[in-house]
Amino acid sequence: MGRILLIGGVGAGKTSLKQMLMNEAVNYRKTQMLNFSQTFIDCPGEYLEIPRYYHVLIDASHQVTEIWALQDATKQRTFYPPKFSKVFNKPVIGVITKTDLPKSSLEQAMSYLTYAGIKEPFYPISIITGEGIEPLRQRLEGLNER
Ligand SMILES: Nc1nc2c(ncn2[C@@H]2O[C@H](COP(=O)(O)OP(=O)(O)OP(=O)(O)O)[C@@H](O)[C@H]2O)c(=O)[nH]1
Ligand SMILES: [Mg+2]
Repeated sequence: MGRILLIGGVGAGKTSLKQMLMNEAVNYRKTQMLNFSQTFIDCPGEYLEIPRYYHVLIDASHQVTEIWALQDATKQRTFYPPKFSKVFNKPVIGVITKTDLPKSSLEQAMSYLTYAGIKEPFYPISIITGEGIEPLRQRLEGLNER
């Protein structure tokens, strides 16, 4: 059974993506603590934004098959330090969220993920239009078949 660690800044869309892929109702509630399910480990965005919590992400990564690093396409800043993905001893894939919003920039988000040491292909998604959800669903199923 594959399991995924979701990382990204506050409000990046980690919980929404998880709810969508688990076929749960997507409703907003700030994540307050590490949340374990069979398929996902979801965490508060603060664990990426505040460096003294990095160790929590690194510990959690030992319990997953791969890490999905989210970048909000509407954000003019990144919380990923250079080459951050290299601290994990697991594959890290880049997911670009909120592509439906007018002020989103795919290029900007791609450059932030690249800066974090993550390789293409990236996965652009919108939980509003459903764009990009299917490829991630397939990726998840692929992990579960391993
Ligand atoms: N327009 C749009 N809004 C989105 C999308 N994904 C998430 N949101 C909204 O962004 C807000 C934050 O989403 P969450 O999924 O709670 O973000 P999170 O990364 O879990 O945030 P924390 O738990 O605080 O770390 C919510 O109001 C979501 O509805 C998207 O693809 N498009
Ligand atoms: Mg959350």
